[in-house]
Amino acid sequence: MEFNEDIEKQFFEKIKNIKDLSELKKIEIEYLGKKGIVQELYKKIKDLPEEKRKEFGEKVNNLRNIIESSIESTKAQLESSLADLKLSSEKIDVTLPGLHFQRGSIHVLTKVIEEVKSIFVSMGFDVFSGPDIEDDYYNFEALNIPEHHPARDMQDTFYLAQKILLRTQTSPMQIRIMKKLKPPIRMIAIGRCYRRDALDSSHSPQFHQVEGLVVDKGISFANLKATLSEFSKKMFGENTRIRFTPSYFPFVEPGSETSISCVICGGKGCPVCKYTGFLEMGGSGMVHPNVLRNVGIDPDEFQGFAFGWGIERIAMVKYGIPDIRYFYQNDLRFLKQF
Ligand code: 2NL
Repeated sequence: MEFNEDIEKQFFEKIKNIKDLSELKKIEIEYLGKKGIVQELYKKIKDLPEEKRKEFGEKVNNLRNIIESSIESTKAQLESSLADLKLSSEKIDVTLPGLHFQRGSIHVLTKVIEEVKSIFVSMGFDVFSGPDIEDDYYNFEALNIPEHHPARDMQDTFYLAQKILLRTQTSPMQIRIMKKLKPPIRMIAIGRCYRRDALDSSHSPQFHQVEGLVVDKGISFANLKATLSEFSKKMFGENTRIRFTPSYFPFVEPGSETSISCVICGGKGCPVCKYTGFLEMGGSGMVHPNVLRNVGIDPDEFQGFAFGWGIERIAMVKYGIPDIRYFYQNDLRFLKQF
């Protein structure tokens, strides 16, 4: 009978040092398996004398119960400590600071374009955009610049095929609109333009332009002045004044270079305006009668004014940017400032 107690003692020795479920499984098989120690004991019963069988059987039953419940409880303990371990290793600290994502910003030219649009929309203008690739008719012919006109030299551009080119101004869009809609027309066209210019601090072969066009009965130069004056006050400040100096563009008559009073000195003269008191922004004038005729509008019935200003130029003056090349270099130190 002693070996029975030894078995129990041995079992408890083994199970005491158990570390994981697979070790426990091995012990379970060793003791409770079909060929395990407990089964071997049951087999012994038949070899015992009649009067001892009952007592021996009860002891084996007892041993089996003890082993079974001990394995059961050890298993439960191991499982819960494993779950604890998993929980503590996988837990998420929701109070930790989050990951920092780098945020982009709106490009300064986009910002200026949006501002220009919103000022003109507030003045009742419609906004249009059109294709960068144009044909010779819309870019030159319709604008009163025939094939061998010297003005073509100033507006040389990039050709994709004969008479297919990158537009030199946004006016082709205005030609399309004038052909399609009846006056009154009050519109701006904004977009990329291209010219065969060498890149330097104030020229770029690719730039952006805003062009305005108003066509109605009785439109005069006074309306042009009032419009650009109002726009400039909103864009550069209430004290800004406008200056027109006579100039020539084939699509306007009369035509002018158009400047604003210097944003730095207010017109007194300083290094920024090269002591002229003014900053040139682009050109403007009264729409040439030939252009109106080309789009089927009778110049005796309707008049129009138009202007073309550079977006880069507006941005440079407004934000004090000294070099046009900064806009296209994608240097984050520049871009992040706006
Ligand atoms: C420049 C000068 C100018 C216009 C653009 C225009 C458009 C039509 C008819 C008449 Cl459809 N004129 N636009 C007028 C005067 C000057 O731009 O070189 N700006 C950067």
